[in-house]
Amino acid sequence: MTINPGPPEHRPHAPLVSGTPNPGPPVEHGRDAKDAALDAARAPDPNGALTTDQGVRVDDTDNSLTVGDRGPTLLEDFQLREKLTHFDHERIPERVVHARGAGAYGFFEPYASLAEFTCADFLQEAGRRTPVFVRFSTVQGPRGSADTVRDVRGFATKFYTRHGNYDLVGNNMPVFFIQDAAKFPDFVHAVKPEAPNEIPTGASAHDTFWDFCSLQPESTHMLMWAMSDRAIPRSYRMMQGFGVHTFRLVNADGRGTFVKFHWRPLLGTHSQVWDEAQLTAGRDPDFHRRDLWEAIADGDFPEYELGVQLIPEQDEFAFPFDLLDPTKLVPEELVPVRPVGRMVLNRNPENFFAETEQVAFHTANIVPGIDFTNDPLLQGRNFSYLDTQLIRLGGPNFSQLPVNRPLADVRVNHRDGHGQQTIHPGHGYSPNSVGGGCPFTMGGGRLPEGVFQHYQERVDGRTIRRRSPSFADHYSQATLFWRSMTGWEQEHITAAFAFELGKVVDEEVRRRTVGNLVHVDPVLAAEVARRIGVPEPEPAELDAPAQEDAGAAGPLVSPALSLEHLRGSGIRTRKVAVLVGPGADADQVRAAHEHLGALGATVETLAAHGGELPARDGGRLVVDRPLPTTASVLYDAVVVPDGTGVLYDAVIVPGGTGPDLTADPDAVRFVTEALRHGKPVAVLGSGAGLVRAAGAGDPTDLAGVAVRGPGERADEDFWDGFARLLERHRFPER
Ligand code: HDE
Repeated sequence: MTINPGPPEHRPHAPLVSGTPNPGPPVEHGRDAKDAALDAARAPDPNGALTTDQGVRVDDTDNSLTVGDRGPTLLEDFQLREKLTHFDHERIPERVVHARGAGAYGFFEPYASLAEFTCADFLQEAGRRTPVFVRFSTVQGPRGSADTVRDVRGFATKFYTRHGNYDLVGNNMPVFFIQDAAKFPDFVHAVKPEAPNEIPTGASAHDTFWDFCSLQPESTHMLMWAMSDRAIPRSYRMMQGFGVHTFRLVNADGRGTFVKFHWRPLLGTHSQVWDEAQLTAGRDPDFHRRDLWEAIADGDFPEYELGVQLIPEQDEFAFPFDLLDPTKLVPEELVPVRPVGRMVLNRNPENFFAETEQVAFHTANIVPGIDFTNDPLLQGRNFSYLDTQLIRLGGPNFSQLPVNRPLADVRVNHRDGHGQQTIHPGHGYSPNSVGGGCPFTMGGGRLPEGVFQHYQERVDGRTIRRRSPSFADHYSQATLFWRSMTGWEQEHITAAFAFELGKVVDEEVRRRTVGNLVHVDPVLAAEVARRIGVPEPEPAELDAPAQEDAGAAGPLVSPALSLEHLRGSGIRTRKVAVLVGPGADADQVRAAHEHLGALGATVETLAAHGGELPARDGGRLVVDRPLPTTASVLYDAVVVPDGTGVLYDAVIVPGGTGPDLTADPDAVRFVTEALRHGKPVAVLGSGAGLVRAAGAGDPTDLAGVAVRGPGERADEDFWDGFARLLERHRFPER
């Protein structure tokens, strides 16, 4: 029997009334206006008596109402029926794409006013904060799929501005697979698990995806990105975001400027390597979700800089590609990215379903000061996102859900519908006289601040159904991307093509893909062909130059595209494992924690078992995690202190009570994987034995490995040097 802890707190739910006063501008610190708005929607304090949906207190929620001890259950058990019925209806359709994700609240603040280019409220005043909700996602896999699959990542931001909600629904890659929304269902059917058996989950390495792409060469540029390490980010906190389409900023005078949006993570842009990503999917399928959640919970708030590429209207045709073509980026060498503000994610949601699952993004949620262009992919999206929420969230009132509700006043003439929560005063039509003409519109003449009006673009043309000839070049920017990569990035891309196509059964599809790659780079095509076992392209094809049409001009190389140039600075929030066995040098373990911890890294001591271990100096080492419960792929770097490995054939572990770490397969595998994945490793004294046991030879020969010989002091310089290795993140050339 449940003990009744006393009367529930009296906290009446005020119904939402349309046109309730605006909670006002968000405050500068502490809880902001969105928090206050969410408070209003929160259920009463759970520390009270359990009730039914009707508020009737329940005396027992564990047993059905039956006739006698062993008799039938009674239909009159309304508590049981309510409990089961609600449970039976708990699931809603998952998103058709981007089903798996993680979200967080935060704020955006501009560095300076952008009023010269836009009247968008959230870009007007340096330092004025606008609350945001961001959802990151993978695209292909279902809700329960692993985080670290090779895939595009969604990066969707909802700005709760004073002039209404603005959604910037972007990805972590600046281009897309297709040019026209009409191809989207085809593309998604091809990349999703195959229809007969729903295989594979969270992977594009299967026939239908490559069949589609090989027949749709406009996908080639995006394929280069998807086969690069961008598709296996280290963290949602360490990836870029892009608006993809060219949008338009509009200022108070109605002047338009084309704009490309960029998010740049302060921690640098970092990726896993493929083998690591695959292992992580098994070790921690929630790797990215957990990483985001824990960083915010620990106060390490992820931060991104918003940047814009601004292109004056008169330069619309100044580029060797069409600005409306979403398979093209604007090289930063042609138009630099101008930093305009920063976004900080500082609060985890309280309820995954209510917030992260029910958040409804929509590309057409724009505000005064921002407008669309005629990019045919964007135009289709502007239909699709609203449409999808109707089925996913069960009707037209989803913008009343707490996470979707604007902070701006909402006064509409919409009425009724499933899930209506607002008690609308008035009659819901316009024009009216009985309501004094309210709510009224603000049209006519020069509009006051905060009223939306479309950019007055002049459009003239015939109704046709055909792809613009200006979209015809599918290879130049794929080549640009390829040429902008470093040697190790090119090798990773080649290996990714070989892996994915190696899984494709249909040889014709494999050949066709290689045939497309010839136009990107003949050497890439030949190498992929060799690895997947299809005939190498004919010499004639190998000579085929990248498309020599208008699109072929532009920079030959864009350094801004390479991960090599996006590292960021510092080692904040990097995870460092210190592997210890009995007899490890406690001073070194302490120094690793102190020095790296002071620079913002998270340092953990791992050993064969939990609890404590004897240290060399006779003291005790506290173990943070037992090795069998964790893995190298969950860390960014490894430290192996002295006293933990064998340097010589015979070794006495001072103070030791057990075998050294070279005899522990978990420890050897840990270091083997760290080395294989290019991670920084520090070995001190006999710790070097673990690198040898991992089959990597002499640690002093390895890039990214910091070594201190036996008896050498590991001073501050040593740890600073190791931190610099960690700052670089990876040594893929190893
Ligand atoms: Fe989406 N996309 N998309 N998409 N998309 C959805 O909306 C769609 C495209 C993106 O965290 C859906 O609410 C069409 C490009 C993100 O909730 C759906 C087309 C880009 C998210 C939909 C595209 C994106 C979605 C599924 C081609 C990058 C997750 C559920 C015309 C700029 C948002 C939903 C979240 C989600 C349609 C192409 C990004 C079905 C028709 C290009 C980040 O409406």
